[in-house]
Amino acid sequence: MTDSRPSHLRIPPGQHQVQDFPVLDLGIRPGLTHDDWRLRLFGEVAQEVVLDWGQLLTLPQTKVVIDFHCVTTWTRLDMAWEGVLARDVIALASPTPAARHVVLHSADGYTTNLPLAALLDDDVLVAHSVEDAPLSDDHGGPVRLLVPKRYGWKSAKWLTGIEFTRDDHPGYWEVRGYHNEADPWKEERYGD
Ligand SMILES: Nc1nc2c(c(=O)[nH]1)N[C@H]1C(S)=C(S)[C@@H](COP(=O)(O)O)O[C@H]1N2
Ligand SMILES: [Mo]
Repeated sequence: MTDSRPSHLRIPPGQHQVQDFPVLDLGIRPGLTHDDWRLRLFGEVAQEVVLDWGQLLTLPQTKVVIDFHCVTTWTRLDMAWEGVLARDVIALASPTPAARHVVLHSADGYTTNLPLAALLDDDVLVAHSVEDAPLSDDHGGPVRLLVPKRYGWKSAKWLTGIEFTRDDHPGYWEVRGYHNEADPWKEERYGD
């Protein structure tokens, strides 16, 4: 469902609206194809799971229309994304009661961390399409994470691993001074 609030109420403090879709990453292009992409669920789980592209497509597919906020101050409204609810993917591995945090692992060596609860939200996707087209390599295709309620750096591109942990393990940007929580409405950009 599209958000019907006027756009100025949907742009968090310090952000401005853009119409394009900038590319932000470390400059490493893993060049993964559908055939060689895998997603490994490991750590504090009842059973480790490795998912391939065909298996991802057998899970229920979901579309969300969300606003995407990048810490570098751009916000794009009403982006249509498609994929599988992260909670449906996670359920396949049955995280143990000790699992409270996750580390997202990407094929370019990037990592980012979130509370497990943040991944269970009904707008968080293991995404493969945006604006009715397959995710391009520069936007994290074939498969990336989408976490609309956090700044974009939590939305790991080229997602290849979800590690379930007891303790919080800060990721690539979090150890370099970015905020651990990354809520755009609280302007959680840097530091804690
Ligand atoms: N694997 C990986 N994921 C990543 C990054 C990265 O460098 N590597 N950059 C993050 C940052 S800082 C942002 S703002 C978003 C940008 O996504 P986009 O390039 O599709 O706009 O991806 C995030 N996910
Ligand atoms: Mo970013």
